[in-house]
Amino acid sequence: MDDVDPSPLRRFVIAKRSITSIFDQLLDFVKDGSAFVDEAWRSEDLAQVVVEEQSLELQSCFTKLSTIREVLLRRHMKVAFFGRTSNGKSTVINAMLRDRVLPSGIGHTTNCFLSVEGTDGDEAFLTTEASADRSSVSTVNQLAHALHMDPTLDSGSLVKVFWPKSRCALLRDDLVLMDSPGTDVTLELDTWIDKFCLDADVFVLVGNAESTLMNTEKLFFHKVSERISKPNIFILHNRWDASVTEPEYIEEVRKQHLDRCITFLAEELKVVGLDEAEGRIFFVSAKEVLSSRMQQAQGMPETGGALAEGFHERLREFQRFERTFEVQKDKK
Ligand SMILES: Nc1nc2c(ncn2[C@@H]2O[C@H](COP(=O)(O)OP(=O)(O)O)[C@@H](O)[C@H]2O)c(=O)[nH]1
Ligand SMILES: [Mg+2]
Repeated sequence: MDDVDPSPLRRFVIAKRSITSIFDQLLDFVKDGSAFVDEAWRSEDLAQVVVEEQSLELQSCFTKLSTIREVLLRRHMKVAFFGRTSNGKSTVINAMLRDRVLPSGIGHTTNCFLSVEGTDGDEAFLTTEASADRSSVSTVNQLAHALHMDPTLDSGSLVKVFWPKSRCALLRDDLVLMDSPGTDVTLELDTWIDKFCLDADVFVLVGNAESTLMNTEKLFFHKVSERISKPNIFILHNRWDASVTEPEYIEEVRKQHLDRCITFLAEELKVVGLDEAEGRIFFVSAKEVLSSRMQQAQGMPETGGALAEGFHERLREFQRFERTFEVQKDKK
């Protein structure tokens, strides 16, 4: 692999290709094995050698391998964001994209899922499940309007936003970011998980630094981890800028959030070890990162403008989140 492009995302694409071919071989092997064992336990001669359970075990192996292979076959890497309404999911995605791509704020709560992926063209557009027609969108307002006005959009349906790769570096390497309705606005969590989550590579729980994780948020992730073995979960405590109003308690509050989330990831969900859990928890302000990055795009320094105390630390924390996340792609 000497001639590999140094970009982690490119390496991700190449690694995925070779893993896929390994899974193809494994699948062939398990398929033959399964057919053999199945025939064997039914036949009189070999019935003492193999039993039905072994055949069932191989079949379940085959199903698991097929699911993994399906996920591998997708070219892209999918990152799904969940959390209560108004915690800042759409703002976090916009901050990563360095532009106001998704509608956010009051009145912009959508009932549908919104995925953002890159397109090679210069025009942004969207497609819905009801129609594969490309509706063009050039501004966030238009996008928000299109979503509100479309009577065919059921709650829990998927709208795909295609955003020019030329406008966002992250999207160049087949990254798909998925925004979800709040985990508090619907009871259809099971349907969501089946429809939108089984193939996600990374899950980001966007929490609110001003309050603790709600049961609905926890329940959602419990359900996810029942379905997916060891989902890759990160927790963002967003709106951490709001914490500076009470600087004397900030460390104490941070520690409380941290301890609770470590317990949640390592002991309740058991998706990571106690030692790894802390590295998956971040205290950020997506709103600040987005506005400073948009200023930067206009020629001002990323850290320019009038910003609240502690901004630099929160920005570094957001960058640490983005880097960790690049490493995840690299690992796959
Ligand atoms: N103070 C502060 N406000 C934020 C932050 N992130 C988002 N918001 C605001 O919170 C509101 C809800 O954000 P939105 O992204 O729409 O939340 P969503 O419902 O989870 O998608 C908006 O008015 C945002 O401007 C943040 O880090 N700090
Ligand atoms: Mg939103």
